[in-house]
Amino acid sequence: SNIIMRSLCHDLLLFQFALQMLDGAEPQNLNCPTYGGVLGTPGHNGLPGRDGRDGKDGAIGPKVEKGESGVGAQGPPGKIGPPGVAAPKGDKGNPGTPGTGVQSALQLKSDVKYLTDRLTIVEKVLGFRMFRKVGQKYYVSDGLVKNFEKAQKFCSDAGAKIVLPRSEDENNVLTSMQAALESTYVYVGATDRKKEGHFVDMSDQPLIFTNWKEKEPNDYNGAEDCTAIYKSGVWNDINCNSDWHVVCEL
Ligand code: FUC
Ligand code: CA
Ligand code: CA
Repeated sequence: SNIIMRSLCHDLLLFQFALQMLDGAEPQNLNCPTYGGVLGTPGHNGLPGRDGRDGKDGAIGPKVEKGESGVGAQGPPGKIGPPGVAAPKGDKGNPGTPGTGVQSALQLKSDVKYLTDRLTIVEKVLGFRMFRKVGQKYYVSDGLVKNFEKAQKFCSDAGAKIVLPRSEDENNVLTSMQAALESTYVYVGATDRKKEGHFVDMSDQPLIFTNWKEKEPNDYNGAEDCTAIYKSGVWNDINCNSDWHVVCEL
């Protein structure tokens, strides 16, 4: 309908112009709406829109500016990238909202027991000159030397046990303490006093980890029923009456 309106207007204008000529009057500047060009379309998915086309000159009116270029819309998202390296484990979450009644009272009681038990251990640890944490255990020492019997008593008097590594990790931590103590041997809680050649822990339980030096235990001179760890971390059966450094575990 715009096109029809425009062409009607041009006809009318031509007619008016002819009348003015006949009248001998000054021709007036009369305008019809002009074709204003087509505005560029917006682009899709990152492609620029098409340029607008130039407008045609109006019959009399001024030339209209070229339509603006369309602006491309944002392109589609890129492909999913390769998986990243796993993030380190986060901190423990906040405690949940407290429950109600008997269940939460029991939970609270068991939490308090766990914490007081741990605190009791930590306070014992603080009584020693030297300590190391390994897993849930603490290895402690005052840097004293004693025979095996007295070493055992020293530890139990402190509410602890004579040290016995149960894993390579624990063995490594004990070895590092030994370096700090600058000691040749540290006693460990394993003996074959009950049955020669059959080493057990202080509760007569089989050993779940051992680190015997090559050709040990050898019951040298038929008089070696206790165990000690060398600076290198390997174990040797030795005489129980010699004085060596004492390390306890908590
Ligand atoms: C090796 C060890 C003994 C002792 C002796 C001097 O035979 O097995 O325990 O240390 O050397
Ligand atoms: Ca022996
Ligand atoms: Ca030996």
